[in-house]
Amino acid sequence: EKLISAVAIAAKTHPRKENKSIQYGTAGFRTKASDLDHVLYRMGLLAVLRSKVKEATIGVMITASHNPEEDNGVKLIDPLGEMLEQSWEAHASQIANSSDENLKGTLDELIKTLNIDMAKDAYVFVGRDTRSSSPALADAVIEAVTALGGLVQDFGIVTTPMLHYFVVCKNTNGEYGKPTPEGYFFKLSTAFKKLRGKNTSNGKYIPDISFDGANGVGASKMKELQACISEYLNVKIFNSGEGRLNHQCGADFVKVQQKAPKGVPTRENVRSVSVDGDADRIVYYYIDKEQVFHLLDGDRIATLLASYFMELVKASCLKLNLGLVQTAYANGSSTNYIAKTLKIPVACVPTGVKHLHHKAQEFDIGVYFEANGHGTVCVAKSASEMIAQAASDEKLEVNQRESAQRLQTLVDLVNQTVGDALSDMLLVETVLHARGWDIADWLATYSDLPNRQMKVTIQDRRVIQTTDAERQCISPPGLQETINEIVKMYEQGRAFVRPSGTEDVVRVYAEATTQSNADRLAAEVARAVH
Ligand code: NG1
Ligand code: ZN
Repeated sequence: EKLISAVAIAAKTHPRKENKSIQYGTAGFRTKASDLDHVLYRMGLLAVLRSKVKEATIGVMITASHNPEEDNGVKLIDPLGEMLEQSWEAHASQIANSSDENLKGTLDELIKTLNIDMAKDAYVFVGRDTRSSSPALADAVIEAVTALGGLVQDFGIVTTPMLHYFVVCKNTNGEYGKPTPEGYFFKLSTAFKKLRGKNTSNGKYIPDISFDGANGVGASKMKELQACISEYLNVKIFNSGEGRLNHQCGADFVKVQQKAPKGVPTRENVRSVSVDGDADRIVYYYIDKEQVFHLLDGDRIATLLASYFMELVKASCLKLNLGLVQTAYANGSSTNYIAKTLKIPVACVPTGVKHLHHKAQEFDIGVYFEANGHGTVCVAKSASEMIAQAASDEKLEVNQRESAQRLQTLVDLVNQTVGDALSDMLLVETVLHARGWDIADWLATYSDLPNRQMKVTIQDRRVIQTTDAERQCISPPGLQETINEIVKMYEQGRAFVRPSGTEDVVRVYAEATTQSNADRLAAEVARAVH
């Protein structure tokens, strides 16, 4: 039987050396690359089981995103490009943590309880980021899938959102596009060019942008995309692999440090973007002529996109409900602006893309972004159909029909499966262009409250438990009361703490009316956690 030999290979070629336990968390498994070989082999086995159950292609992405080069990780992608179903996260952890001797038993048990028909075919798509540890880890996955008789397609180096896109394309028979890199670039660039029309400049909008590739996969993929849209947008690419991955550059660095990345020459008032190591996050920034740095993060992108979608929905007279989803890390000013100025319903959910994604799917058009720049727009099938119908309805007024057509093309530009830095960038560029805005106009829509994020290391971060979308602490007893007392001392103060799902730290977030107050508030709350 194939299972017996696959398990024998696991023990022999991909042994579990240590007893360190590892959990499938918010971002799959993520740790030092040197601890991952057996985990990757086993995830190859799990992907085969998942594929048999769903009778569809499953994706396996190897990346540690914005984390340092020495780290790596793995995530499974479900048939429609979503994150792995929650109940399977526990199966993943169980398989990763079972001893070499118990692996066969654990798998047999799973196959039995889930009633998996091992005679079914299995298809797995594999992709990886640019880390030096990634090729060997990809090989471990491929070896496992093959050992269990599954078929593998190895896409080599791709962004995380590209692999999500390939998976959904494959499983929907091309309805969403072609499951190839060419298909991906074609889909994005075609929609972008159509939206932009002949005039590349408009009002204060200049088609010129600096791109920080974090020395990862984003840079090379941006180059390929740039080749398709070069007559419409001039992208200058930096940090394309000459330096260390995510080191003093990339979206996470820019967001957390609130400063420009290394490796990108300063060009005053030029729109600049930073993506992360697997190009699923993006933030904008610029340096004004007084050399002051301005960040336009995920909250900004969300408000810009939501307001533009809203505008087109209204102009096409479609009855679609639109909503925006954030986490506790969203700047208080952005939440205020969405609710009071844009008058768009806004929801708050716990950290982690899957929570945002699920909530966004409750709307006809759901825009979601984490403040760190991970996000996208989900459009319900029924909504897409309504838009398509209006776009081709000859009986409608020209204005109405053209707005619906534009909305339809805008939806085509979105990678609905997951946050996608390249797609998100083209969406932002489309809205700024349509409005004739420069980046200062965008910044002027509201003012962020100064804020500070900190990490605190404690013995066991799991003693901290939260509720109310992580905005309130319920354990340890008394901590929330202490935080309340501290926050009370600060005008417009807000702070919360939560255990990280990806690092062994407790995260502290604070905002207040001045940077020094936000810094002091964060420091006081951090002391209360110790
Ligand atoms: P944790 O480590 O749980 O805070 C971080 C990000 C999340 C998400 C995940 C997955 C912050 C504050 N947290 O999670 O938003 O992106 O990594 O990559 O940015
Ligand atoms: Zn990422």
